Amino acid sequence: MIWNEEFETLPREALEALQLKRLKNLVERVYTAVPYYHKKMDEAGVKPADIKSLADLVKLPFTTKEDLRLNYPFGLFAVPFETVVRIHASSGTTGKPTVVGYTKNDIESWAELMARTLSAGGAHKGDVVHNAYGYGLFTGGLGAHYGAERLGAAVIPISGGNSKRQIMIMQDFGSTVLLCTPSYALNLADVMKEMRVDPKTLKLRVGLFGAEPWSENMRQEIEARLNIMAIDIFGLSEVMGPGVASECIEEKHGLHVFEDFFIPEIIDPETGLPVPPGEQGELVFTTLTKEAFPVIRYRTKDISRLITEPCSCGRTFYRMQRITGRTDDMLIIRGVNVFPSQIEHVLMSIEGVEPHYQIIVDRQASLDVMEVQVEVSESIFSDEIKVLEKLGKKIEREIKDLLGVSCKVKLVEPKTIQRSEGKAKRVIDNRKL
Ligand code: DLL
Repeated sequence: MIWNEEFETLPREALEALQLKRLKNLVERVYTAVPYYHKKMDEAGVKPADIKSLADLVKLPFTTKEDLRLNYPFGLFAVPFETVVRIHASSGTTGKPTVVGYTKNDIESWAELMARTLSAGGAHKGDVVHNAYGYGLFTGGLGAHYGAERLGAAVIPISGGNSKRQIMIMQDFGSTVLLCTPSYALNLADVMKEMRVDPKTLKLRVGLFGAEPWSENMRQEIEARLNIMAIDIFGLSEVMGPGVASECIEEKHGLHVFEDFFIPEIIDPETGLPVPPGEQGELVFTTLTKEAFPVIRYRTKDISRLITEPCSCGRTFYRMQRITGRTDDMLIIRGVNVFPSQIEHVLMSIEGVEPHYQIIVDRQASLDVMEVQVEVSESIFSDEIKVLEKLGKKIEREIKDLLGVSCKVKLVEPKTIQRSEGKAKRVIDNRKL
């Protein structure tokens, strides 16, 4: 069902007029309120008054994760801090997280966007929404939570982990809608099997999965093993959190971008220029309504393409193809964004560790596992086993503390990790999605 007929089915012309009005307002706001954007726009030789049509968007400079890092933690907030009511964060490329803020109105918009998302996936008032996205600094849990309440559903804020208990709650509370990462959905299916729970005896009807890449094959597997319909939902903290784009249950082909809130662009990651319509490239978003943390032309590093053909569901919003990759080396391990540079950051702070390492990712029984192999100095390697074990545990602990995700550390002899002639191959990802 379409949650907001008025906006989700706007004729393109009216939609574009609304976008332009909001874009002008946005540019004016950030130019006035955020010194960093002011300076960047001055350097690019563009003033708010230069934005006369949507085509002028390309005159504005991009925003990147690096800009966020330089302004850590609150430097890009565009409102007085007293009006910020929520702060979330996701992984940065080094030791510091990427921080985002929301005003009361932003939280309202987010609830609306997630209500649309849930509704597009076939959820409705009266549903029992089993929200297994993580609650906390991650945007998944609370973002989906407010949307489900807005929808009029009963939310179970179960968060991630403790799968047996999750399944017991599903049985006892009659969960009808499942929200979690696609890999966790498969993990739940494994645990159900172990517990000899037949998914057909549950009331689950649909699942809205996102926060990490998955494939059509994974969709089919989840649908078959959990006996539900599986929907792809997309978002990122810097732009809002979940609720940026979502599939409709009618087509399950491409994710409608909520274009009255966000303008999507696809650019060539090398040149920064727009690609011809329909071609693949890097997704870029401009937020049209956000107050506390607006972004202009934020480079997601996610690869997709835009589908402009009308959709049978009646929504007029363009669709983005499911994410097919990234332009950088970010990994998503059990829903947590991990940059090899963060692991390097930990390794380099530890005595006796050499700057040669490799990260090996696998999926075992539907769970992501990460092993970090790292060379240690000659003297350490010839030490007692106990010393090595202690060092390995220390690295594991520090990685867990910084990234929030556990891994196994394997210390190896000097010169065992293959040296490369060009770019070092830091990551071996054996997961088959
Ligand atoms: O993952 C927000 C979210 C929560 C989306 C719950 C959907 C459901 P971040 O932690 O900032 O935010 O990570 C954003 O995750 O740039 C993509 O690389 C990846 N990602 C998110 N959704 C999908 C998806 C949340 N459906 C980063 N398919 C993004 C593929 C996805 N990748």
